[in-house]
Amino acid sequence: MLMAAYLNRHRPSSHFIAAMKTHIPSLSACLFACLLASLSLWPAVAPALLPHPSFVFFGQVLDPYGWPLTQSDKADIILRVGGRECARVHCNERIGPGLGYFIEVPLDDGRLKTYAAYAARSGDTVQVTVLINGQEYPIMPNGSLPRIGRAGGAIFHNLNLGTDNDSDGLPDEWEWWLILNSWGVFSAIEEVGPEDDPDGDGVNNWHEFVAGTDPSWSADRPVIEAVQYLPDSGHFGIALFSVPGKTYKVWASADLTGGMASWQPQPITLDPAKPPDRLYWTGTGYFTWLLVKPSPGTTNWHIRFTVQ
Ligand SMILES: [Ca+2]
Ligand SMILES: [Ca+2]
Ligand SMILES: [Ca+2]
Repeated sequence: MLMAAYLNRHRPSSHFIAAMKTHIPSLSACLFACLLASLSLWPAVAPALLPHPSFVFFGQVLDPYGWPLTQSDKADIILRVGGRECARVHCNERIGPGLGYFIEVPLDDGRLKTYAAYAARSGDTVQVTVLINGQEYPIMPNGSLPRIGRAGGAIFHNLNLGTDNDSDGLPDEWEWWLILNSWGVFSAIEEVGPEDDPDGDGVNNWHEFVAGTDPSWSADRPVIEAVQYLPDSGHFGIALFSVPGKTYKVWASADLTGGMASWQPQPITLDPAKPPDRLYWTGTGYFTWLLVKPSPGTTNWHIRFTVQ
């Protein structure tokens, strides 16, 4: 259609061609030959290649010991499809609680060539590396993210640096740290499993890794250390030893018979003089009281917290 429009705009009128035939017959043949030549030289018109809404990956960036990277680590997250770099962002914990990166992958409509060298498509497999001090590190388990979903979609996915040669989901570096602190009990990563609880504190290795607690020390575990009700403010406090950089969330349920659906996230405050105002709290490494507030008239309240 574009080519037809071009010819309509540039083709001499039939009246003009007839006049030329009358006076210079050989010239009309020459003009026709030129038009044929221009037709053969005109590039084939491809279907329009349109950008689509991008696809987003977001989550935390964790080192091999489960500690979230921050801005001060000066880390870049690089996404590639088929070796082509599609997107790159700085690791930045300030974009939101429990987050360290938010990266948009440009997508096109999937016809013929991509509209740009950095464009990807739904269904593509994305390789990801983390660039720190000029060196690129792969993420577990195989350096790939989940496949790109539909345009405009998003996936929460933490990026865990490290290697996992025994394919148990725990970074081998973390397992070796536990082995070195086991006083000879363990000597190989194959002896350390995610379901094991070598310090006997009731929290298995996988949950200790996620919480950032010590898997070789029973006193260190994610647990509510104390509870207290503040009648003057109506706050209810839970105390815990927090881990720096980890994200905590408090949940409450009035009726445990409702299953997991009965647990509702609770706004938190640290100041008894202020109402709860945030759903997430980032650990500082200190013993801390998290204050929440039940609705008036609540007579039965169960509390728990989650950490990531
Ligand atoms: Ca492992
Ligand atoms: Ca344990
Ligand atoms: Ca422990």
